[in-house]
Amino acid sequence: MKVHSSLSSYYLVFYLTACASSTAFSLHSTGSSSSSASSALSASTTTAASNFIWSQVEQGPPDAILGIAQAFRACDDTRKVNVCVGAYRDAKGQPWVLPSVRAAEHQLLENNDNKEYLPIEGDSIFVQKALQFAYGKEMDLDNTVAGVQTLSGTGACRIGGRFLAKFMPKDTTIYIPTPTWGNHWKIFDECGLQAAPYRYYSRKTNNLDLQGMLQDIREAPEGSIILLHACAHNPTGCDPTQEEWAQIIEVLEEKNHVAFFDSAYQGFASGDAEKDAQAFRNVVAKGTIPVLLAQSFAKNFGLYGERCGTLSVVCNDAEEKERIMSQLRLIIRPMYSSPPKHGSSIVKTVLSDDTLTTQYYTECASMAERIQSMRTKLVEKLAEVGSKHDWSHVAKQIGMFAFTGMTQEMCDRLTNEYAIYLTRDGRISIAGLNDSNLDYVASAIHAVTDGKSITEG
Ligand code: PLA
Repeated sequence: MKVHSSLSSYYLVFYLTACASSTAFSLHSTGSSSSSASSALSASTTTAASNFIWSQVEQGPPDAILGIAQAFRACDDTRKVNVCVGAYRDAKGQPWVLPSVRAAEHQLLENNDNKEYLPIEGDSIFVQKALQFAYGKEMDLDNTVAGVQTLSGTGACRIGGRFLAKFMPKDTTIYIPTPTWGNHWKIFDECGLQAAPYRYYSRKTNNLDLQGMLQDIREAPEGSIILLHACAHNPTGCDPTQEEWAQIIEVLEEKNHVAFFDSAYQGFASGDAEKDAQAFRNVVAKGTIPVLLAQSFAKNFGLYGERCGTLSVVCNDAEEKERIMSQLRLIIRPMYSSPPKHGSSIVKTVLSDDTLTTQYYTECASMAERIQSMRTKLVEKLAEVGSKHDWSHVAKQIGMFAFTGMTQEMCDRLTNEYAIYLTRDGRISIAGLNDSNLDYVASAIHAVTDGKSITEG
């Protein structure tokens, strides 16, 4: 059996990177020695100076998610399976470009769309269509929502975080669920926001810790920022029910907290984008809770590499909206000036055309259905291969991920002994499973969990 170490894979990546740069350096040096003496001298002086300056820079750790994706690419084991990054794969394990997205791209090409700069805040028609998708057709977007186009969901969190850091009182803390998408902590730290955790999920019960969540949100200082996953919570796949949301909304209102929604999976939870927006829309409908929304089209439109999303702030009136828009522009302009155009043009084209929109909704539902069916099959297969554990939490969870309850040690064994790449918190991207790798993954999970606990305490 081939033995792989996830950690040694990381180091392999860094080693290769280091080799690549030292090769570049030696080639460069050889090249300069064959040219004039003065250019050789200036090249070596430059190299020596930069070595001196950067010698203090430490090697950083690999990213908890994308670092593993990189290790997967470097692995040459033919059995390897990627269930790490939350990127949809079809039944054959291949990336899928939605046919509605392809049709929109054809339209853009036929219309001879130009490559001009977008305004700082992005394409206003895209923003309007995108916000309608999130807030619903009833919302008076023109007068009450300040929205800008962003570099996908990550960029939206970053712009929103920066806005909050600039305009909330200095000691305001953003409360983040435990666990959460790991990048949240880094993003808000970079924004200059103070962050603290709130309880969300119990590893003892493999279920929502509603009482812990309500208590932590209630005990947070009045006027704090509460980060909420709009649906398909990452990594747990565990969302509050509508009744539980009602209790959360009550506390948000009681404590005058700001609700910052991260919506990266609208449509992926239930297969119905309208249904998945319900909790968010209920908070907005209250009219008493300040709301921000970070929206991504990476997953639900399959536009991962196109970096397309929005950040919006619910305002009292059109005058307030204009003031906030001006501040969002001031944050964006020195950061990246204006957003890229292709992804937003695709989403705009799809959502501006009734036929393409209907087609899109069907395609989004088909992704959610395939994920859901793999989820059920995984649980069935685990029983079939002899697992005695209760995996019903995995069957109940929704969205892209299964939060299995496996420990870091079990995850490392899956990677090292079976070349199954997953995050070390026990999260599996269900979208990476298909009929060809299901038996293998289920048997490996059984092997590393057999006789051991998958719940804490
Ligand atoms: N918010 C949440 C909750 C996410 O899970 C992700 C992506 C994002 C925002 C950002 O997505 P975007 O910038 O691509 O729009 N999380 C992925 C990928 C799917 C990643 O880590 O970047 C994940 O595997 O968790």
